[in-house]
Amino acid sequence: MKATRREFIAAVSGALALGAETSNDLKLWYRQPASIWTDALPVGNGRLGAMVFGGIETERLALNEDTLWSGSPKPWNNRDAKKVLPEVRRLVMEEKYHEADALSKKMQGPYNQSYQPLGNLVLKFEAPDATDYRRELDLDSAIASVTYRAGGAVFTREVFCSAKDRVMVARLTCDQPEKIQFIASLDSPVRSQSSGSGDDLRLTGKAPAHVDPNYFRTANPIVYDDEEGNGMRFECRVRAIHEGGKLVVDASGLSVDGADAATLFIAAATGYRGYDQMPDGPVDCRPVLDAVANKTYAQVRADHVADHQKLFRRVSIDLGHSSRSALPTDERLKAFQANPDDPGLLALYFQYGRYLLIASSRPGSQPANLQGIWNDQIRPPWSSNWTANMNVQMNYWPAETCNLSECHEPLFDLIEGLSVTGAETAKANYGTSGWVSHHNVDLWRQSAPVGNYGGGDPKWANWPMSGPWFCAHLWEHYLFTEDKKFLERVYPVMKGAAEFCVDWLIEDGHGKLTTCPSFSPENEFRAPDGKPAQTSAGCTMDLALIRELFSNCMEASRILGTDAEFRAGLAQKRARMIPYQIGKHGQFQEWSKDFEEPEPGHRHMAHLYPLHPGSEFTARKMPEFWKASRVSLERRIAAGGGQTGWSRAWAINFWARLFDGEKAHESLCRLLDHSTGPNLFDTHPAGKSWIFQIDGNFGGTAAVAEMLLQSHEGEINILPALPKAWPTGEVKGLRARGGATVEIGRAHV
Ligand code: FUC
Repeated sequence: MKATRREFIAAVSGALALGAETSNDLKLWYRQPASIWTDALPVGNGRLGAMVFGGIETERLALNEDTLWSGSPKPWNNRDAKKVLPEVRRLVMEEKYHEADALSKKMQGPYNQSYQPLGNLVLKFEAPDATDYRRELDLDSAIASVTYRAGGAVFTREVFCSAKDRVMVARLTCDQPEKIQFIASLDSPVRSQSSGSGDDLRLTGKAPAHVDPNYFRTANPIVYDDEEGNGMRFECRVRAIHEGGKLVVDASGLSVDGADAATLFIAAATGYRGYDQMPDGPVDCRPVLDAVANKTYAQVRADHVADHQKLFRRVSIDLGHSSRSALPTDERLKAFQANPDDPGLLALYFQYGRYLLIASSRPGSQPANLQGIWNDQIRPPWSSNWTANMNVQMNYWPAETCNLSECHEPLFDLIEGLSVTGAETAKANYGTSGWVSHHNVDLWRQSAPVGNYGGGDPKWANWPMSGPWFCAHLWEHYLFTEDKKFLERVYPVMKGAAEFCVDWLIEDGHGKLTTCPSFSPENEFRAPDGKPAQTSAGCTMDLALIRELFSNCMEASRILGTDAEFRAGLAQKRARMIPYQIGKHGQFQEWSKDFEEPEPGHRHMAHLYPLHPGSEFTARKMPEFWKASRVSLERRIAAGGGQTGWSRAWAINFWARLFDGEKAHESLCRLLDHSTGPNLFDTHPAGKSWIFQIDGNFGGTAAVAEMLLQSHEGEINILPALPKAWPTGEVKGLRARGGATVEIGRAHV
């Protein structure tokens, strides 16, 4: 692909019919309010978010602010790791895998911290019986709304989160005068007080000094008061503008009576001052509310819609007409589960992923975590952290291809922070240069293996390879944008990750280089005694990540005209690494030995990284490994793989890279009918129930893009995995590497 090619219009008339109708169906809608948190509808501006319940007698906006976390910067490195490292390596080389597992645990540090809920804004209404109820989220305007008829009047509520004005806004109107009446209050599951303060309703509190992740059962998981009095302070303020009627703000809440309309402006802030600073207070969000006070509701709304649409409208998609587009989304999803012939729902799901990224990840905000920015629990699943052995990376798979490059930026900030904390971890824990990060990252850029000094399974806690994976995102951003300034900025980060890998590679005893200890994220193999083990040497994912990172660093240093010697060193190391292998079933091998697998349908498929998200294996470049990857994938799926939403979403991406549109479509349907909640949130099994985890939404969105357009090997591949189920359609605005914007589906002369 020519580097200078800025605009590319692809014209095809074959597989997609001409002149297909553009779907206007960009709404999630319901005939009833949400009864539980996972039924509610998400709004967000990257930093501030809410789940909108849309109740008739009680409205609840479950609020979040993305820097409200437990804890503060604390030492987490473990100098003892260095002492046991040679012994772990010896045990692995002697195939004493169980002993190596036990000793690896001694390399762990403390727990990571947890993302916290901010609170709830609750509105109570005296509502007579309501009819004609409708609750919706319009992805195109990023406005959640509720309408119903009561006592002969039509009531409307709109809620959105403005990135431009940094506030959340709720507007209540009625088609008849003097009918707006409600009492608003603020509460929170986090220790806090609410009060009336001048014109504002105010909630102030302090997050716990420490919260154990919920996968550890401990006696005192939530510690509010540690010896140093640590904990993040926060404030949330609500200011009401009423049109007519009466407004009273006092200790019990904020009440509006007999108004024609009312607008609530909601601001929140914390004492967060950076990942390496102690959080500080007091926190005051009055200036944000004062700044917006000069604007009318109509102006704030118009600015918000324009700002959102600047990003959202870059891509439009039509996968074919659906007769079910008139159904409410929950009923439509149920109908899909019975019969998936509803391509419009897949298009809606795709756009919802783009909407969620815009709402949870904007320049200057924290990156989207396991739940984006939406969380109502003090101990959310897996701390609602940035799980870095796949989940947080998956969140950003759609960022470039789906034309939301700016939304990728919070991840780059996180990576830069980690390269600083991770340099200390590399030195303290392993005695290496460069920087290292492991599997769980929190607000404080925790870079060490997490596990309360021995409580974590090494297969996740000790995995030291998130740095190279993160760096792939830096490089991809460059490939899509060709922004040389950006490459200059991030090259030192990539180089630091590579320096760690150079030191981490060791001789395998046969003249080759390998990694040890090594883990294939969260999977286990059978040790010679037949029992499951975790710690070995040279897992395939390590090799893939290091090979890719070295290549990208070499290319980057060439582009920037720097570091020729370092480049040559990387080339030498890369050439000496142990090779990829094909195993006894014809599968692409996951470990450096062809171990048996205790769980052949395991949800992780880390070894297939070079197929996706990497691009080392293509049919043309590496046909044997490309084919063997297919065997691995088939075996995994046949044995029950893909049981979590994210695992299923990854499978779709693999099928797309294998150019198998039918299998990709089958898995995409499976994602919606097995791993999607009524508000189209991705789900993760939890015992007999399920929990929300956002990665599958983003992975699913990225997969649809991957089915329609790929751009490896210096060329643009149009419709590489188009299923028969999409005989007509159109997609505009997907991005290809080299800076191209692509339009598919209408012939251009
Ligand atoms: C990894 C996955 C789990 C879950 C968790 C947040 O540990 O294996 O399925 O997604 O991250």
